[in-house]
Amino acid sequence: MMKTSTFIKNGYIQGIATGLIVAGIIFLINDFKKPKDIFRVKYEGSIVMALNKDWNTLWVKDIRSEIEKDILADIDNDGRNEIVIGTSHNGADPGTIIVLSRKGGILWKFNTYPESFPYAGGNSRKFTVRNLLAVDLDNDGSLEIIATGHDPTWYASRIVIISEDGMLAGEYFHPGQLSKIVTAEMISNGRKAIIASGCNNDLRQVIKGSNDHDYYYSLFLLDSKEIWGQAPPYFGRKSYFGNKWRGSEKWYGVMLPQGNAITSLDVENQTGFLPLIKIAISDGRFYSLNLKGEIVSRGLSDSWIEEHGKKDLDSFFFIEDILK
Ligand SMILES: [Ca+2]
Ligand SMILES: [Ca+2]
Repeated sequence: MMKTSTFIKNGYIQGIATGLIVAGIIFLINDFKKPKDIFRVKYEGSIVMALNKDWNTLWVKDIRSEIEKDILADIDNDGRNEIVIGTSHNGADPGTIIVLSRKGGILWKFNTYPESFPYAGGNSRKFTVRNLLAVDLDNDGSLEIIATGHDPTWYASRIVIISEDGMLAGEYFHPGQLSKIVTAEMISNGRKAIIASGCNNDLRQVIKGSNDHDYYYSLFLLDSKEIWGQAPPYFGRKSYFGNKWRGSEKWYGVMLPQGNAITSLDVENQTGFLPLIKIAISDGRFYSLNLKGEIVSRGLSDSWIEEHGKKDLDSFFFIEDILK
């Protein structure tokens, strides 16, 4: 009886062991077959989840900072996606761009808040990342990151261009929050343009007849290879910018009358055709502009508001024409 019992017991244990080994092998085979490339990202609070194309979770990571934006892009140019995170002002790394590798390690971090702040008055000493794009700006085959950092309470914002290895390649300050950034091919010189729209809090101090309760909204263009300085009216400290005190904007447009906001900004990048900047204005107008900022077509939607200006008057003007 003892022998039989031991035999049965041993057989039972061997059975379990064999079963576990087989299950392990099946698991390893299935795991090996599971696509490892990141195809989707999910996040909640500070937790990032990387998913493959079958929606299987590849890994989960707590970056200890609230996530505001995320994109999937091949930043290190190895043919596989990394996750690029832009954080809010809450957490261990506020206003920071964090690049996570395919396996969930941190490739690099970049804080969008500058080492010193160029504007007088209040600031929160930290930013929130609002816009986040990955675009090959210099056509060398690897992606650069374009992001905007915004003060969560005060008005200033900063456009930063970050190289694939996490270094600052260009910056431009704006005295107001930037709502959207897009890029376009500049056919004439083979470079890319960065076009941004947003609110400018300082213009009412220089535009005659301004009231002090409405803001001016603006649209401007930068050459991605020549980015420096600050937007009009150039109230930032000269000691910060030096001889790059005036910004490198190719043109800077303002919506009139005061309070008229840009509600959407897009670019039509069509092969064989010149790109067009398309904007919609809160008064119901919409425009197509070329990359010189000239209006090439205009329209009026059903939501056009008569009180915001006469029907036959444009609402887009270059800043130098307004300040004449
Ligand atoms: Ca990669
Ligand atoms: Ca590049």
